[in-house]
Amino acid sequence: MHFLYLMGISGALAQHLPSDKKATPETQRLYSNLQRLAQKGVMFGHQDDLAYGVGWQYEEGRSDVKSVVGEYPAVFGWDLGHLERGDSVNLDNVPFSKMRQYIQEVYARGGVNTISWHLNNPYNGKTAWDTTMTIRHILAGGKPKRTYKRWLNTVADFMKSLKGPNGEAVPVIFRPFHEHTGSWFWWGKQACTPEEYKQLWQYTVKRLQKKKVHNLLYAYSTDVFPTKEEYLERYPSDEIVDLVGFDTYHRDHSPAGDSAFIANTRRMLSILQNVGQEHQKLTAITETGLEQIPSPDWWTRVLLPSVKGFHLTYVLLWRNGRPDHYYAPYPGQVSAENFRQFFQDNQLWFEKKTAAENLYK
Ligand code: BMA
Repeated sequence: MHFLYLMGISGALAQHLPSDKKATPETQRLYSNLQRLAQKGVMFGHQDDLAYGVGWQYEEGRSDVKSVVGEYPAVFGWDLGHLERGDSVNLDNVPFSKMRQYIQEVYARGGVNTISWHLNNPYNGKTAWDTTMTIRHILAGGKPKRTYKRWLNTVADFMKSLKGPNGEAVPVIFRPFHEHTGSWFWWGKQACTPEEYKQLWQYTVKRLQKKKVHNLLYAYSTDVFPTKEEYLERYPSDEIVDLVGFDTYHRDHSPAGDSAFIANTRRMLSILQNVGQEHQKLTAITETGLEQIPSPDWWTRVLLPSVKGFHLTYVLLWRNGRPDHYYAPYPGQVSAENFRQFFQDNQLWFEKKTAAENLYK
């Protein structure tokens, strides 16, 4: 009855459903609210924000972003790398038990969680950065497939263990096999054909759903790309993707490099916005940043003009992992003052405005 009712109504309503037909009510609501929200503002995100920052780790309630602007980010990124090995901490040393707790806290506060997975190579046990051809061996069956299947079970168990106050599963934006248009991971461009990449995605999503994981929105996220054709070359299919995005880092910090970053990001966002409209998917910059932010006004001079005017779901800054590897400011950092100005911009949404939207209701 319910299904027929939906079928009878045109695209307008149908487009508000996530790709997983069995998505939990909270996941469905998150998806439809994120579509609405994209018209109003861009959520600010930060990887591992609650776990550690520059000079500290695992301190209850602490966040470098909050220390600078008085508010948490709206989106929190986490990574499951090494969960597949049965480790108790991820590849960046975050205990999975703490990650679960942070994810649940974020949900309770009305924020959004997204999870990437720098998983080891299931063919030879080396790291995610081992570029041995692997996907064809997984798809062929045998030991690599059994290994990968077992690893997926650990992901399924983790996703299902994320619980809200009423026992409901916490919705998560899952972003596997990212930056695949580059060639530094075993799922990268030079290690598989577009068809193999798509099949790995299909297998992954099907398997997770078979394990009764229905609290995920799926994100397809490339590295920087030259054209729309290249962006879509390895796109798995509308049936299993909910959000399209890309990762882009600002590496050349010079006057010419700054302008090039802004121009290039805007060029890619125009393509992304077009893809998002055509495929009716959410859009996001899934990773970005200028390492160590040496530029005092980077936030309002470079990042803001890069995204201004685009209807994105979020922009996520990478992790504050080490004194030489961080992407969000901390008190006293040279760009902290400017980050406070960036925070004032109406287009950027942090925790409070986001929470007020009741994304799960
Ligand atoms: C990379 C770096 C690494 C980290 C990996 C996974 O960009 O931050 O230090 O291990 O992401 O989070």
